[in-house]
Amino acid sequence: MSILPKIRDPADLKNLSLDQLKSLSKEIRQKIIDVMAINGGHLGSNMGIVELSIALHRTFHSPDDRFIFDVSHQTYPHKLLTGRQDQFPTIRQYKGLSGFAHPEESPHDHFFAGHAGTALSLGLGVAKARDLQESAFHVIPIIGDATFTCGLSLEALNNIPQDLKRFIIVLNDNNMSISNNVGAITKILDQKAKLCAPFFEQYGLQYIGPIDGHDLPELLKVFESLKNCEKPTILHVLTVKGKGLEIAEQNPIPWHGCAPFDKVTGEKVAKASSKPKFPQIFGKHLLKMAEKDPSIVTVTPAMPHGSCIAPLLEKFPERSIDVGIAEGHSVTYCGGIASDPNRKVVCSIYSTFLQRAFDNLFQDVCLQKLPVLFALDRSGIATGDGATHHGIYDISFLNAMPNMVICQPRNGHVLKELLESAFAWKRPTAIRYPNMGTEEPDLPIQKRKLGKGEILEKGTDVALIALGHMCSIALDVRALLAQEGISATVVDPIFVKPLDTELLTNVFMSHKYVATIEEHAVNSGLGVLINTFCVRNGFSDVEMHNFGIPETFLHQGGHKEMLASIGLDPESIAAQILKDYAEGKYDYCDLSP
Ligand SMILES: Cc1ncc(C[n+]2csc(CCOP(=O)(O)OP(=O)(O)O)c2C)c(N)n1
Repeated sequence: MSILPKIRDPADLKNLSLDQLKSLSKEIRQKIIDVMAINGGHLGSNMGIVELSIALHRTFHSPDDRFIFDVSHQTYPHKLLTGRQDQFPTIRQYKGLSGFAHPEESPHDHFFAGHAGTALSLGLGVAKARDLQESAFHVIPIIGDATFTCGLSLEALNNIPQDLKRFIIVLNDNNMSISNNVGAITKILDQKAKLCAPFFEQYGLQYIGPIDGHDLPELLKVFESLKNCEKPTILHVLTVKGKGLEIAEQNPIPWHGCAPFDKVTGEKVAKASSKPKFPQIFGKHLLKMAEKDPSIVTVTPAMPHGSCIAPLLEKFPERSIDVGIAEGHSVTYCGGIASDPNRKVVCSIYSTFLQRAFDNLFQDVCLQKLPVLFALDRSGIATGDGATHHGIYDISFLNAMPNMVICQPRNGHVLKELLESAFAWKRPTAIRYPNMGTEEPDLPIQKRKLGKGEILEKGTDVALIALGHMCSIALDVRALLAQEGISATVVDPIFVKPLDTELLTNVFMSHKYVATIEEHAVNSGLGVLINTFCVRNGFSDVEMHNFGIPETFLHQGGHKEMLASIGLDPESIAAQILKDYAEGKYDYCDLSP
């Protein structure tokens, strides 16, 4: 008889026998495999945390006791045990369950999380609030070994009151980040109790472990003994990423986050579109550049595989560095390297994670006028990951920096041209691109001039100024408008900063209506900059519409359905422009004499 379907609440675990709990762990693993095979998701980390999740829920009383998951990509077993198993097949899908902790989904999720290193600080804050109101619940941050090395985690570790009660850090050590874990703390953790006990005791923590994170009786025994602990405690638990699915155990890197796969062979289910993705084109081209130019140094904060630069780390380890989950450090470190004029430094970083390094960017790169090249991966909607991961705010904060260059290629070829051109500009530069398939026309690579855009198609009525991959949407909009007798110009500005003012002046002189189209927060992206350009240059009578991501937190979904849900698909954009036309909004600024 299956046990999982009967678990509607963690309280349902309390009366199960050990054998039943063991069977439950098998059922949970099978459920994860079944659903990941269809939806894809964070398989490896979740397979590894099954027994831990069962033991936590069996011993403590969630949601009164607070489990605070770091990153929270490993919450699938927790979701299955907290009343969400019926929705589990919708995980990471539009309007489905989130792949991360989501307080609007369940009272058992206390914080949204997705960026690493927050669990200890949040946990300490929750414990402080608890003690101020003289409550007695347990606070239990659950942290992976890689996340534990994050600067934010270490700042919190440095700040743990030595008399903090009922505070239990669960260090879930599977000896892996997404890629191999790096750095000195990883080496301490590798030495297990020999080095870990003195290390943590210096911070005033009681260290327990390491224990086998797949040994349920042991976990239950230790958690029971930690109830009402009088000292802040760290429990070191050893787990295996992908546990229970051999191919994932053997290959933890590709199975950290997996695409849909065949359950029998483990083979990835091939997608209809086989276009190369922007990050793949970036990784391949940067490798070529680094082969020719020994002055190129590449830095990644813990994302060599996602950013497609793992081959560089393999081929040129002395000048391709993974600094771990340390975005702030990565940016300042790049500033340090770039202070040597003989080096060309590429900081390969996800847009969403660069948010962590705002001040480093300001002080240690821009203020110093250092020409670090930021390859801003995952710029745009982060599909299955959702609100914590969208790369839709970078223009807002990068634009504030004097001297910064911000650009976005519409296809793989322009990406290569921007990469080849950027160092000649001698300015801090961000090239933003999404994780999407794109065209890669086989054309000679020309150097791009700083701040020069292009007209892709000429028309007479409206102009569509579209950023990066949104140019292809603008071309579709153009075709839809043509069916209604409206002739559209399509402009690829390529540069958000500096704007191509000459091109924009021509566009505003010759069109009655201008639309900007971008996959970025609409309240602070390209469109707003162009609005400002209009006002400053006396074009305030031209009708404008800014299409972008509205001011809301978008959750997860497929790219097309997400765009449609916010009116950023070609049909919605064309419909809005037609509506504006029907209302005659463009008439009053007719430029004819
Ligand atoms: C600030 C930040 N940088 C990078 C990431 C990407 N990321 C997600 S999970 C992960 C590795 C986490 O490893 P670990 O903490 O050991 O947990 P595991 O997945 O091994 O269980 C990384 C680098 C992130 N989520 N947040």
